[in-house]
Amino acid sequence: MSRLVYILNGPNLNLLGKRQPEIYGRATLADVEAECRALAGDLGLSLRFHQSNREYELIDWIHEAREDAGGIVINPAAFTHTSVAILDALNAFDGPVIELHISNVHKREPFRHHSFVSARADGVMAGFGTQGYGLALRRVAHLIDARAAHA
Ligand code: DHK
Repeated sequence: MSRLVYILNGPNLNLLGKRQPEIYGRATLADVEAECRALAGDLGLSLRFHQSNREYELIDWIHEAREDAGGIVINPAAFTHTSVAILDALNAFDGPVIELHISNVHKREPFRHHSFVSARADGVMAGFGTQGYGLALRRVAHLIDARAAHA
């Protein structure tokens, strides 16, 4: 199984570190990417790390992942709560998928409690701050290894 992992980030996450730091923290998306790249090296993974404010771009990257990736970590941000299209795209991907939210969405407004993506995710993380990215990457590496061992 491929050791390439896609880390996909949805709308407004380009403002990470600047928008509502009391909720999302002070680390920027560039900080998160640098941490993920260092960890990916340790785990023997290669990474594609993307962010978009456009739903179709996230869908196109999921389609691309179908061709060559072993796993996906996705923070769909607000699309979590609205996008059947992202769920459908993930349903067309075979490898492990981890859904990640920086904040604990269950402690927030009721409209953030429902996720379309959770119906596909192999694991869901919420409320670990930006540390969650590293944890999710470790989990994906484990799931890729487990699949390879059973192949
Ligand atoms: C990020 C967002 O932008 C929100 O729309 C989600 C998520 C929560 C997060 O915690 O990473 O509701």
